[in-house]
Amino acid sequence: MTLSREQLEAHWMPFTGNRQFKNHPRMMASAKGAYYTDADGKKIFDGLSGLWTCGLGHGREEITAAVSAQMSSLDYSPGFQYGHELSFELANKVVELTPSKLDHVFFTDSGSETIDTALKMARGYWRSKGQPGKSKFIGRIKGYHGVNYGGVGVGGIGFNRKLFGQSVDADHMCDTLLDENKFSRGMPAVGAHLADELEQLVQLHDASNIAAVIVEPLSGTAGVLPPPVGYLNRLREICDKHDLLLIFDEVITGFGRMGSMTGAEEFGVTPDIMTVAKQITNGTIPLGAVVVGSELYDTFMDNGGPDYMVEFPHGYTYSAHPVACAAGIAALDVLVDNKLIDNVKSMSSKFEAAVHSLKGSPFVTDIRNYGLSAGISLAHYPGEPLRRPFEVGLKCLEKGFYVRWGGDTIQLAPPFIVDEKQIDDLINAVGESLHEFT
Ligand code: PXG
Ligand code: PLP
Repeated sequence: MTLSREQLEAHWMPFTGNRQFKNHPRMMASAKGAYYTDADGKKIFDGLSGLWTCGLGHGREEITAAVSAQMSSLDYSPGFQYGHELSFELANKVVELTPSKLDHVFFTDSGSETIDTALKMARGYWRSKGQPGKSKFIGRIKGYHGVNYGGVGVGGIGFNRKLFGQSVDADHMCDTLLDENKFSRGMPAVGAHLADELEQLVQLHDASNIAAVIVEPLSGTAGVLPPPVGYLNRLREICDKHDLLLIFDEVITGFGRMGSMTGAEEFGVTPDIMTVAKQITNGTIPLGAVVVGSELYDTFMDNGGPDYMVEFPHGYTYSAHPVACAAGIAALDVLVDNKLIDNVKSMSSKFEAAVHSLKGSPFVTDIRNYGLSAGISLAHYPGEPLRRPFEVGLKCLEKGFYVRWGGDTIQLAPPFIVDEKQIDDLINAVGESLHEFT
């Protein structure tokens, strides 16, 4: 590495132990396919597809070419009051690939912006319909909805909230982890009844005060929590019964990871609002999107006043950035044209068997999986739940495998292009790392 310790101080790194990192830097230098090369020239398998972003593998020529051409032709275009054709093309593609009820797309630049946009849409929708009291949100314990103020408010990870105090008005359902479901493969059998807690929260707060319910179809950051069989259907029923909007945060599950185009498709439940990001450009250029149905869109249009007026006073300088849209179109074309979701489907049973072979390894208290994602919970050091996953992650890195540590879990999400040998090697690296503790 060419940088001095002193030169590492200026950048305050996100979601990183800055003090530890700067004393022991982990620098990536390049990436191709399923591998990074670090600053020392070591090859590292990408066991989390970046940060759940790069399912197609790194260095996809089609995306590079599209981005490069776009930079040369239209590098920026004002997103407010002017348009360019790529954003409409990408919006149509997103509509085609998401459930048929969802047919309008609002672009943002990240997952976090997408969530806050969705929350504002939900509140604006009810105000436009003359029900301004419907402003509270219901999230879920362990939910991750990004780091902007609304997303943190509906999120259910205490560590991400406690420094910042209250934001939006939100209550939370319990998470879906149950002891009897430990080591379940795929969707846990038990737990649909947990959705009934929403009914209790509606009794408590009254539907006239609730705007929307927001959940990840599969909780990713919390350590990969697939929905129990029937759970999402039950949430949908309760939302319908009480006229609550249902938001699926598909920032991780959108565009292939589950073995279908979306979690909604895979789990057979359609939300009113869907948020996507990450995989939409294969992580190459920041881009997110909120996808909504006509009823919601039309409500804003119908209440927008004269047609020169802005119907939704919201948008980002970089909303529908032409280079991001070019990346999105190319990435979705690669996903579809190469039938990579078929590979997710066919590899997911191999992946499931491999990851569950870690049952019985030291410290492993639970394993969960769905599609090409898995979470492995580890026994805590007394009073230090976050330490062992961190140590396991570093041991994996020494062996040439990047895995994610977060909370008391190790998370795995290999690229959609993964093969059987790479899966075996990844799981062996995790297993060996667990056995190395004395
Ligand atoms: N919603 C969900 C469901 C997410 O997973 C966000 C919103 C926020 O997206 P942005 O683009 O603002 O980061 C996310 C992001 C991990 C990990 O290791 C997960 C995320 C980000 C970084 C790491 O689980 N999820
Ligand atoms: N702050 C200031 C002073 C601004 O002018 C703007 C945008 O014009 C923003 C924040 C928001 O930036 P963005 O649109 O990139 O989210």
